[in-house]
Amino acid sequence: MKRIALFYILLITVCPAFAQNYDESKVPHYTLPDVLKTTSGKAIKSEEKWEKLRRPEVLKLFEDHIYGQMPTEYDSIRYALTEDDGAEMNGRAVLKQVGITVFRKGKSVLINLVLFVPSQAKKPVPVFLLINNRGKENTDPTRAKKSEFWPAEMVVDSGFAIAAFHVSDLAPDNKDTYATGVLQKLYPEQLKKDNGMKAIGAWAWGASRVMDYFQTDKDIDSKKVIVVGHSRGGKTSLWAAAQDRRFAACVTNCSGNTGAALARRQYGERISRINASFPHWFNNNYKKYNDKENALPVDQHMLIALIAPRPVYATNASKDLWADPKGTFLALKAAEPVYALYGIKPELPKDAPGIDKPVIGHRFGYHNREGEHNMTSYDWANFIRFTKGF
Ligand code: GTR
Repeated sequence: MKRIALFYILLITVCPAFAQNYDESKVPHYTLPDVLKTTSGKAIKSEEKWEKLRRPEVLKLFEDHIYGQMPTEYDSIRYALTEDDGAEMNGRAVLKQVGITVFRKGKSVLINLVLFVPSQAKKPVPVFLLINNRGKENTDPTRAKKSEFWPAEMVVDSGFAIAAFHVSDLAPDNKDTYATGVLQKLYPEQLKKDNGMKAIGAWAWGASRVMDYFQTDKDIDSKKVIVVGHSRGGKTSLWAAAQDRRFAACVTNCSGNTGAALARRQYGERISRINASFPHWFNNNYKKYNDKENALPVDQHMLIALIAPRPVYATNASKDLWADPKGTFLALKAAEPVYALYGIKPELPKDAPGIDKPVIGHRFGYHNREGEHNMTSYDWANFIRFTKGF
């Protein structure tokens, strides 16, 4: 037993990548990259200049250094729809299951979408789309199994449609097999590039193909699609919303490192650790920033800024220090100057709110739920409040 303890002490001493900091007093002094200054030093003072000069530059920086390129062209897309009478929810909603097949150069990928649409709806409804990174039973179309992770009944009763697809349809969440989906089948050239997309890029790409489908579904208001993800899925929902401006809003739940939390705080999970545990999530270039957070030309507030002026809701859980709750709040706060260019006044308080004290504005939502790393009906109830006036 003692030997094991000694081993860990040694490991922490000799291998800084394993020594994650949870002590606020040890957060290093850092300066965030100025989201409103171009790489060549030009100050950005208007929405127009942000849109024209700085936004494309920031998007490219995230592409090149972190998430990889996002191919948008394919040859064709086909939707195979089965619809039923809604017995799964006693008639409260109609179940649509859609096989979305995307073709490129003779090969294809199939995304299975589960979608419940409230049957009482008189006009096209807004929809929450979950990028599901957990078990498929969480989004059980038969409703034999119900899960707080995707509380379909609650969402439908609030007047929204709810949808989900599973990340494994795009790229298995595994360092040895992640390339066997979209990457090898549709975009093999991406595998050869240091800024090529990997698993998180492939999942985000999948969300955009579901968006393609929503634009054809008369029951759905495709101008009101809220992309939702938890943890690795929450990193993906941010990237999807940053890339694809058709998403009207983004929910990023407990997304932590390389999600909504600032990297430069070096609190909880760090880049070196995430790259070691999940080398298949981010592009090759990102590995250069192991233990070198300050060398990155971006930080995560800039990813949130790419979503401006659309609404973003970020969450944390009080026991999930790994995902750095304070660093998440600060990232949202540091994105506000970009929202201000669109005439949106700052909505967030100066300091992070207490546990279970949601801050719900028009463009920003934030809460730190009591409890563990998870997505629960408490979280969903707040997402619904946030998007209710949509
Ligand atoms: C952890 C990882 C986090 C987060 C989490 C999850 O192991 O370190 O960044 O993504 O998994 O997805 O649940």
